[in-house]
Amino acid sequence: MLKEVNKFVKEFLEFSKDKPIRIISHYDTDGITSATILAKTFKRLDKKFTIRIVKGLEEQIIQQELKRQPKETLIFSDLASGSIEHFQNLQEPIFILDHHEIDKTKLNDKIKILNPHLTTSPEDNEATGAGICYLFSKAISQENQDLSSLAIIGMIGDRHESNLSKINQQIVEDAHDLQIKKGLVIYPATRPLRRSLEWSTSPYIPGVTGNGPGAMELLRETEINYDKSLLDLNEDEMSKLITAVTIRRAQHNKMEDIVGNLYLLKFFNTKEDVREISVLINACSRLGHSDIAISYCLENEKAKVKALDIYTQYKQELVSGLKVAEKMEKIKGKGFVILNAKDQIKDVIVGTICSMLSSSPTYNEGTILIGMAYNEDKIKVSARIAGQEGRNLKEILEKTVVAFKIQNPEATAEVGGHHFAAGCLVEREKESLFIEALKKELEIEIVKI
Ligand SMILES: [Mn+2]
Repeated sequence: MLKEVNKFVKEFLEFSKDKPIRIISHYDTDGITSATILAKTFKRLDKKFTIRIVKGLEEQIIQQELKRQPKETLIFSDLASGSIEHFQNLQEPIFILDHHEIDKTKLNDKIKILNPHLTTSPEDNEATGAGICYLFSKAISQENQDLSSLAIIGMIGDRHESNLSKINQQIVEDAHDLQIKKGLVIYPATRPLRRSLEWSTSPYIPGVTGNGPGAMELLRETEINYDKSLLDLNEDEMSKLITAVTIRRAQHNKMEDIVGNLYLLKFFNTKEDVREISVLINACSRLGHSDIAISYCLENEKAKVKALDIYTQYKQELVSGLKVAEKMEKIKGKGFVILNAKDQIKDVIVGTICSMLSSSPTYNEGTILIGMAYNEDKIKVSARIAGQEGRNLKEILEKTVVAFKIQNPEATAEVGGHHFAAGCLVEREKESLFIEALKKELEIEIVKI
């Protein structure tokens, strides 16, 4: 992939020589760390730049951004691969650093893009948006190797850590501050276990998650001091803890790994759990404070105080959202559940709620969870799968949208995501029609198997 990276860098630097740069990035942790890597890189080159963080790359946003040409150079990170059809009549080149699936047939020579899917060995080159931005940055200057920490945060944000590709391994090697410890994958590994066990939603621990006394009881059983953190544990204690958690999860036939690598990085000069940093960035951004998320990534002290406040608020929203989701009446079918939360859960967290529920023991491996929540005049639809195997969610949503549009030609709906997590936005007035199309599609998929 190095050859492709170098070519991209050369073209980018040449084209942006006398122009300010416009960074357009995705609003999740991977997108925020991508934008921060680019910002730091351009700052070190003494280049002028601005950043725009977006939830999704809708056509209207693309049109607005293209108007900045030819005065500015546009670079998209952690998005745009799914929007190639909107870049068909470009006057000027655009630059894309992304890792999402892409329709190769729609590429043209004005689209300059780095994407693992376009290389000869997509598996070896598998990386996150931040990983690709890091490769770009390091090819500009070896001195940018310190930005590997941000790439690691992006990697954890997009959950690429359980099976490291070659590129991800390289990034891990580049991050000198990084400490890796094998253990129970709950977070934060840096704080007292009684707390991190109680707040552990992924993995979900029956009788312990959301249950303070339950967490204490588990620790009593293992004879581990309540105030010890995961990092403090010796091998013997760690294995006792893993056994105790495994037993509590045993009655539910879930094969999800609870043991893995814990990642710790120096951030603001303190050792922090990367999973927690990642969730915090995500929380800030999803609640509408992507500026604070970026300043936090730039290790700005004032931003840290604000970010921590928002994080606390976010955790509370999640806990109440989970309660609403659990009590809510659901549309249940064979192998799928639809939670239509309407305005009872914020659209920005409905996907996270579905992810949490998908790791709870309530749902069998392979069950598809679809969450729906209002977003002004639209409905945000999020699909997740329980366990680690199952059908392609992006495909299911795409097929649903195609079927839905046949009957509602005037409807607009765009699907994003990948195999295990996908989403789309549909018009609120088409709510019941969309649910019907979705149910049909989910049922068809069952018959096929
Ligand atoms: Mn990403």
